[in-house]
Amino acid sequence: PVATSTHYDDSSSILSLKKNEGVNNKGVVDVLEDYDGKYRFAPIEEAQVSRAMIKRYFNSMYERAVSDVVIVGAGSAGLSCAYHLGKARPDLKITILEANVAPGGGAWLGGQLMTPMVVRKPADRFLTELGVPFDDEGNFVVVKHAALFTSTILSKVLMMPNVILMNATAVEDLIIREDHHGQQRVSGVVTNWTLVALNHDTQSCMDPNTITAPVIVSATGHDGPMGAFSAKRLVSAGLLKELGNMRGLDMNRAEPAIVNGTREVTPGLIMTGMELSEHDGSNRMGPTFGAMMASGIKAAKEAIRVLDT
Ligand code: AHZ
Repeated sequence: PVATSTHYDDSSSILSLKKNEGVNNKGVVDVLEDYDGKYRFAPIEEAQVSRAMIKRYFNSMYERAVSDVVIVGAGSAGLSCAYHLGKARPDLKITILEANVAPGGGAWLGGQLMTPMVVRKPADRFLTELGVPFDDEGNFVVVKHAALFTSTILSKVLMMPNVILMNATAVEDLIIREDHHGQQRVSGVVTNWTLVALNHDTQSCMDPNTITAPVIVSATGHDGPMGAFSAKRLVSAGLLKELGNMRGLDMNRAEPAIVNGTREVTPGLIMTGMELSEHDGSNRMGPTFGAMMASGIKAAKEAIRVLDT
């Protein structure tokens, strides 16, 4: 059975707000923006606030249970992918899932706990497209604070009507099934609120949700408490023989390897950003972010290619 109604009634009679309360005799809501002691808000019921949030949140979950592209991880690579894809294909339902409370991954800091963000050319073109200013140092550019990049790209991605971000939501598993050629294909993700996902061994039976999509982009970063999620799951599912394991820091080798290696690593699953270093055994680049941006853009192009074939 499927739900047949998505009608929400905010003005329900169980709310005790009297009809004309807060409305003046001209029928106008009686508010005042006065900073000399007379500031007055439009009245509200607590239940209206709850319902305003709940209906939107669960409507998104309901609608996005089937998405066109799911991006796992809202770090610099995942957000760059979402921006390029959302702009190129406004017809696609793009759903970003981020395990952390705050989206942005490691890109709130430029690296090494210092806030300026270094980006090697030609990835500075992406900063120009976003409208993020920088100092030009010749072969590379520097954004004065990494949060300027992260907040700008986040705001642009969230403004896109076709993009939904669900944070505090972890991907716990992949949906993997045979396609009509008998080939194993990643066809969706298994999700849960992160606080639930972290407590499966302290509570019994807290069932997850699923989102199906023809393309999953995994951007979960290198190994960490939650990182390299899909790369590790591909190994335990028998779709990847072993993890390549991220190699030591070498900026000149690492950045092109990540960008040029961004691809559909297994049918239905595109990998981007530093998760690829664990999958492929490539070097890390440390605090320089051009490869994350370019890899995210390449992942978006790959997603379009997979959807169009
Ligand atoms: O919370 C994670 C982070 O925000 C999220 N994530 C991880 N596992 C998840 C899961 N479900 C949902 N199972 C999950 N979300 O993925 C995001 C990854 O962001 P990141 O900034 O760690 O990765 P990135 O590849 O976008 O950027 C890497 C930045 C680095 S690391 C590095 C080095 O160590 O040398 N250098 C650079 C530039």
